[in-house]
Amino acid sequence: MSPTIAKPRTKTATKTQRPPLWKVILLNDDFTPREFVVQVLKAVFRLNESQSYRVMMTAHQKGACVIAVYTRDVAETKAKEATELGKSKGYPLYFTTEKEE
Ligand code: TYC
Repeated sequence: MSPTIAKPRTKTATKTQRPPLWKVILLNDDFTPREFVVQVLKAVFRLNESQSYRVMMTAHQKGACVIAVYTRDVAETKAKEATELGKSKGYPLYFTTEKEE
């Protein structure tokens, strides 16, 4: 007689690990010209004119607006680059990042 072989009773589901995403958030201020904010959104985040305008107006009216989500590195680099563009013109324009839950 051949030995009885017990089958495993648990299944291991393998899930693909995705990297957590980080939001880049545009904050409103009272000084940066609207048109400059739109230019920065187009240049750094590759938004088109109408997307940029909508994001800028949402931040202007509500205080902040999520622009897009990226991996942490990309989000932080873009936020820094965009903030630097404002700084280079003497504007207090500010972009921050936040982990997406
Ligand atoms: N509030 C600015 C103004 O009235 C325009 C502005 C919009 C600045 C959005 C920053 O994230 C911002 N000139």
